[in-house]
Amino acid sequence: MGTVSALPFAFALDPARVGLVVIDMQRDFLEPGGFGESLGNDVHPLQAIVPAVAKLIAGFRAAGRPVIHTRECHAPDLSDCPPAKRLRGPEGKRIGDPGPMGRILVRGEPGADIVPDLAPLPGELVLDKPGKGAFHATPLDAELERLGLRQLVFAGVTTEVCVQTTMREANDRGYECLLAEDATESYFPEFKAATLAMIRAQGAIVGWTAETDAILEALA
Ligand code: TIU
Repeated sequence: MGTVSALPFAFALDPARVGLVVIDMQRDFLEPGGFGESLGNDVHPLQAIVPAVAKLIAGFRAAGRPVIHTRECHAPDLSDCPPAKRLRGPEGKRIGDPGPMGRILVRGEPGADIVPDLAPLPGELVLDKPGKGAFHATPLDAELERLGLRQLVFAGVTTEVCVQTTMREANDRGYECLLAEDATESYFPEFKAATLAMIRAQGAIVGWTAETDAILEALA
């Protein structure tokens, strides 16, 4: 076991049972012209975490531990996108509408791709998810079971939407969850801070948070 210097207290990392889940590091969230910008957000703060996410991915690969990537995107006929989701954002810039990187948040379009610096390796699990949480309507739980994972380190965007939702889903399913503080970001700095605080409140009610370097030291 390795010990990660974490909050609200040390995280006992099991190098044989831990995996990395990288949430939605897609062009649609990080680059101008995608879904994130269409919602009125400045995408640049999200681009700034790419080096930290890359470092985390490299560390897990070097340790021989699984790296799982998710992409938030929908079927071309939008049959998996309910009106409650489709009708968010300004008309003409909603999920399924045409944009500079193809149809917004649609599977197979350039905007739905993971940014080139974080491209998955052949053999790594890449899960397309129609929800904010990565367990909803995906085989993620079965895949984690198949890989023998009980502990999940999380990175990606956005902290309070898809990352937090997925951590809560994972926590309810019995996984121990650790969020890499410098490898996640929000369009709203105050939402990121609040999310980190609420995850680790009440004795790690949802999970732990730690810096990337602390996680990789314990893994090495
Ligand atoms: N991946 C993810 O977080 N999806 C979002 O829609 N996030 C927003 O913050 N909008």
